[in-house]
Amino acid sequence: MEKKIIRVGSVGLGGIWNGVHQPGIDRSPDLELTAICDIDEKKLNETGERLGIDPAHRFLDYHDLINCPDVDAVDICTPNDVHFPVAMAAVEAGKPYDVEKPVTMTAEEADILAKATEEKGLPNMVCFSYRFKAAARFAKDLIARGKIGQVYHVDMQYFQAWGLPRAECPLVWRYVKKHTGSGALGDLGCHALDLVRFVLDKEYTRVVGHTGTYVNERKLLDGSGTGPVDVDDFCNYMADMEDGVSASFQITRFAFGRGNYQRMEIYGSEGAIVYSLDAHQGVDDEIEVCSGDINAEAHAYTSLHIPEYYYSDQMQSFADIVNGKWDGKAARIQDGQANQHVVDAILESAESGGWVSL
Ligand code: SOE
Repeated sequence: MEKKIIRVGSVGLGGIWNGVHQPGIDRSPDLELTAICDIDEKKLNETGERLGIDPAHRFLDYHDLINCPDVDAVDICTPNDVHFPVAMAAVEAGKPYDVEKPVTMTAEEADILAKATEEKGLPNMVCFSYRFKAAARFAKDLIARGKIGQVYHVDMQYFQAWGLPRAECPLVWRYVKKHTGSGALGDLGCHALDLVRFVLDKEYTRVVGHTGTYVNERKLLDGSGTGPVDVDDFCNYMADMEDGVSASFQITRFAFGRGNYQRMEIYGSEGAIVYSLDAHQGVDDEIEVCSGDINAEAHAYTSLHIPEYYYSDQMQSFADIVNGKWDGKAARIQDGQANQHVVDAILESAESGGWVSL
């Protein structure tokens, strides 16, 4: 079969695009970067020069990129408030898209985007990146094969440190509600929610959450003073899931010494699994398992070698989805939509102080 090269137009040339999307597009034999868009003209031109994108394919307005005949698929890496309009414009133009998380600012927007995408039958992907971690895929498979029996508990931590006062991070968009929606919750907590749902293959039924902010003012980017932080620095929540699973989460940007640390402990009737990320220097994702009578008695958790089979790549998965070869694992808009409903419910619960049903 002839291999189809997908010509990609990327919108939003910030950290996540430079660190993850662009290298991923570059790695994939099925993707070719043909157009770029950013509201920052200097960044746009510097990026275009660096990557050899000719000036006619550098756009300040995302509508122009989407309507460009040399763009087959749209790659959306903007701040959160722009995900929805760009994705909707891609759908209206009948172009497949991938979009960063959280998919939208509200569940209402996510519902509209999911419906419009479904109506057009467009290939799409939501960038819940940790679904591509081999340890997470291995854990998911072990649970699906019944290796730890009935799951009772899952406990997930997602910790970073860049909010701490000593890091002196200015008022970037991730601290401004009108651009980000929520803080640590929408940025890190949405990954945690998705990863637990993915690994366990169960839906959330109700949540209760608590959010807080430690640093209420940060330096403005232009150096003209300070501005208010109006989103959460940390967020802790509990959730009930289908089939009696009781889940708890701790999410913060104030965890000293942490980079991009995640830990998910899953306890079942016949065994337990611990997934971790960035727990040891120079090591990415890891999995430990305790199963069988001898290990249970000895409280022995064994680190497992992860078979090659579980390795995958985010941008290659997008190429595969556009080429009609979804692996059944990468997140799609319905996953982003479900995620956004839980994020909104946690925010509602943090306001009201009570449980919110889904
Ligand atoms: C924030 O620091 C961030 O870059 C998130 O926005 C990403 O989604 C996460 O994967 C890594 O951390």
